[in-house]
Amino acid sequence: MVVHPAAVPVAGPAGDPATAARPGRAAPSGIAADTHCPYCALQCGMSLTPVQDRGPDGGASPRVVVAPREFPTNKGGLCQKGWTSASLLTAHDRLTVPLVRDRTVDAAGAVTRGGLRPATWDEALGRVARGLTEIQAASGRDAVAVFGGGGLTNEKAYALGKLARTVLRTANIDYNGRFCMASAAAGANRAFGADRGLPFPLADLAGADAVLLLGSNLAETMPPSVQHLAGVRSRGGLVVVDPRRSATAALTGAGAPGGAADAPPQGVHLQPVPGTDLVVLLALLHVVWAEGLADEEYLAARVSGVDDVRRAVAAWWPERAETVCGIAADELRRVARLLAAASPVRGGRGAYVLTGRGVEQSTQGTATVTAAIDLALALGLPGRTGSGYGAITGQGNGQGGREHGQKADQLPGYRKIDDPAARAHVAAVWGVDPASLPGPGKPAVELLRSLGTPGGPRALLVHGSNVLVSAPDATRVAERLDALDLLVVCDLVPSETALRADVVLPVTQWAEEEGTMTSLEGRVIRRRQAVTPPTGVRSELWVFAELARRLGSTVPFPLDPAEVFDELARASAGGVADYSGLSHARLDADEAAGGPGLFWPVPAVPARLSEPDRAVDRGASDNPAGRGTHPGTPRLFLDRFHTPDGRARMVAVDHVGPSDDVRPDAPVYLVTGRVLQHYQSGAQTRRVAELDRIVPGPFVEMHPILGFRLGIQDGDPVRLTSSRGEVRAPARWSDKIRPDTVFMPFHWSGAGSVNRITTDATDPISGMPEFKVCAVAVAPDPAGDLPSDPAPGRAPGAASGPAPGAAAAPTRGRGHELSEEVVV
Ligand SMILES: Nc1nc2c(c(=O)[nH]1)N[C@H]1C(S)=C(S)[C@@H](COP(=O)(O)OP(=O)(O)OC[C@H]3O[C@@H](n4cnc5c(=O)[nH]c(N)nc54)[C@H](O)[C@@H]3O)O[C@H]1N2
Ligand SMILES: Nc1nc2c(c(=O)[nH]1)N[C@H]1C(S)=C(S)[C@@H](COP(=O)(O)OP(=O)(O)OC[C@H]3O[C@@H](n4cnc5c(=O)[nH]c(N)nc54)[C@H](O)[C@@H]3O)O[C@H]1N2
Ligand code: SF4
Ligand SMILES: [Mo]
Repeated sequence: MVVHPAAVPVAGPAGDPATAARPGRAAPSGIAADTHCPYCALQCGMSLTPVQDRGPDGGASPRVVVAPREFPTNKGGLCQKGWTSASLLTAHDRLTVPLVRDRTVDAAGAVTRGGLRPATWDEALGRVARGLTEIQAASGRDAVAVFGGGGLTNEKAYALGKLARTVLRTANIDYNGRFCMASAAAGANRAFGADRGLPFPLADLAGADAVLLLGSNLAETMPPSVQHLAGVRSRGGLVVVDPRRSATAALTGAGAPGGAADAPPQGVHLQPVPGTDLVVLLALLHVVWAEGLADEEYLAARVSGVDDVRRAVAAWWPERAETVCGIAADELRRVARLLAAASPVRGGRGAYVLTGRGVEQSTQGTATVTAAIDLALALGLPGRTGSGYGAITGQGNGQGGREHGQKADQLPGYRKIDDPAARAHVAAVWGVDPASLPGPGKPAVELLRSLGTPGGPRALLVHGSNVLVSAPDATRVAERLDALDLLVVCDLVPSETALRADVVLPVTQWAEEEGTMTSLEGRVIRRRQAVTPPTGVRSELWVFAELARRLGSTVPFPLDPAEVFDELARASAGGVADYSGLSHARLDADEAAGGPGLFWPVPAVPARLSEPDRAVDRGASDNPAGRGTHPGTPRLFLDRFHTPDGRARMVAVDHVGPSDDVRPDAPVYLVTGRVLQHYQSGAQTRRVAELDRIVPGPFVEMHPILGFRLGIQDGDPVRLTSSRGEVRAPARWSDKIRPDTVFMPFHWSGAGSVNRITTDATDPISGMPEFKVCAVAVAPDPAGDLPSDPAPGRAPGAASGPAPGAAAAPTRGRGHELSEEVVV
């Protein structure tokens, strides 16, 4: 593997502005660059300062110093991942040259794959362009598929979608946001006519009397955000729903960090049976109506579909709900009253209902989000300052990544790809015939399942995802990747997926590039370059332009991120996520004037007072950019929702349960999620020594009661078996989890890679997979020795077989909706 000792500062290749040295505050010469963390959607503000340490021998070794920076989401805080993020710049195995794998075909037609070997950019891109051309000539345009990521900047996500639609002209593009936000988006789009994770600034939470957090462990997944819960905790109003007493659930109790043992509770922790949140919500709705706690005036004025929902929840009285979700009926009543008391109609300061992956990554994720929104609407919360519903978006650019065209069914500006007006607008910006744009493609899980199947894609380009570790039923994903004729992965490091590729292209990362990100609140912010990338590394924008050129396209692909942003802004004009009033220059000027980014929509034309939010009207006087420019839209829906009639839509939903439910041969629930120190597939954080030291590998969190029953002590090797396969990891005893449930984080590859046993069943509306809940058998590991991760990559010619014990195809998602509408 190519070893790059230090990533700073070396000159970038000529002709690639994204990798060339930049002047001003973002220069590699030791001037701090004000930017944001590379990881999650909180996008904590940080400053990066490149410094040269002098060694005892007088030699200089470059290093980047991270300092937290005041920004509204993190209020000057950073988590451990943020503090240690500069290590990513000097990862020992940073990719710095393209890698190519040779294939030979013998007389009988059998294909043998060699190992990955270094190649020039010319050879690598030539191989990609030739392969794509041949595959499309033989099997059609859709035979090339693209898989993007929610960590890409807005500019890269936009250019990737444009490449797919104008150069490759394939319908088959989707991205890992499908694993992350699709159910929340489907629910919000259906109810409100628009999806912006939080339709209000995060800091608004501080003033509320109650916050209901469903399936979010933000104390570990966005630690600095806990500061915004101080107010609600001091008023006893934090309600956390999680089958584990997570770090976030612990914030509700007297034992919360920093709280005295006899301190009053700061809220309530509900610990339901995994996969039953929908029942919890239906029961809360039942109580709200049964006890006359709904905001009837608001419902009459702003909401449709109310009677259907009222009728449907009549069947979920708390005692019935208790038999399904395991939460005492009186506890459900207490929480419903607590939320109602906080609502504006009852004179409270305000209440929020927020969802996280714990409830969204489910075959009834869209239904559960819908019930959460129904509850918020019944209490009169959405579209009111100080109250509301929101989904806590996860990836660094999980919000912007879904707005600008890498989602299977969308064009830039959050436009529908099957809307003729949207196609015409975007095609005009791109200079192509609208009829040449493909239609909607397959959602991520379906796309991965179809790779290399008859009629399915034969080539895949991956930008910003490590699907071999993070996609559900990962053993099947490995088989599908191996069935491709061409797998191309752009990455910074040799991720597990990159090591399986035919061509690996080394690209710039975070502190080596300019661009924009959109935070979980819809705030558009600047990512700034602090260091020059290692020699040999190119920007993804350059890769897109080169591919377009080599594929004979005349569609322009600018290399300068500011120029790409200007084009994105034009393409988004008039769309739901309208960025047309923004530019890098405006964002820089706004920040210089003390403004911390602008919330979309920010249209270029300010004076359209018929616009839903009338933000112009309200905000123009204190708009730092002055009159005549749109000040952005911190709070959506204040006057009307984005539906055709301006009313929010309640939709009746019902509970079915997980697709892979417990049964005699798999009697324990497996839930999956995250630990503070690792990020996603771990491709980045496993390479940060400080983080790896603290949590070096996977574990199975289980209650001692379950351990005793099964003869498993703390630290013992454990085997989990599902109908997809098995994983092995040490037990970690904890009384914080239900005794009928085990928990595993998904940050590792190898024998302890939990996605080898998760189900790829998906939500029928959103296509989001059911990562959170499946059924497993738990047993002591008879071998007794825990295998360490095998070296990633594959031996020449080796194909990965199914995991031992793999059985029939997983169960598929079933219908849960009382409405037939499909919003994908
Ligand atoms: N440290 C760290 N931070 C991250 C990330 C990371 O990988 N590591 N990733 C970022 C991304 S992309 C995302 S999407 C977010 C995710 O952020 P979160 O949604 O907060 O994270 P998870 O740990 O996936 O899931 C949250 C909780 O859901 C619970 N859960 C499991 N099953 C159920 C259930 O049936 N019902 C309920 N109510 N809860 C359940 C789990 O016990 C877990 O505590 O984090 C972001 N921040
Ligand atoms: N069991 C289970 N599985 C899950 C989840 C769960 O809760 N449980 N959560 C799911 C969720 S919410 C998510 S978001 C996914 C995330 O999982 P992945 O999609 O695998 O996300 P990352 O690990 O962030 O992978 C990003 C890859 O892109 C690289 N990269 C970073 N920046 C760039 C860039 O600018 N360009 C390019 N080309 N590459 C870059 C990184 O080095 C890394 O290899 O995992 C999902 N998988
Ligand atoms: S909370 Fe998220 S954005 Fe903030 S420092 Fe941690 S990983 Fe980075
Ligand atoms: Mo995510």
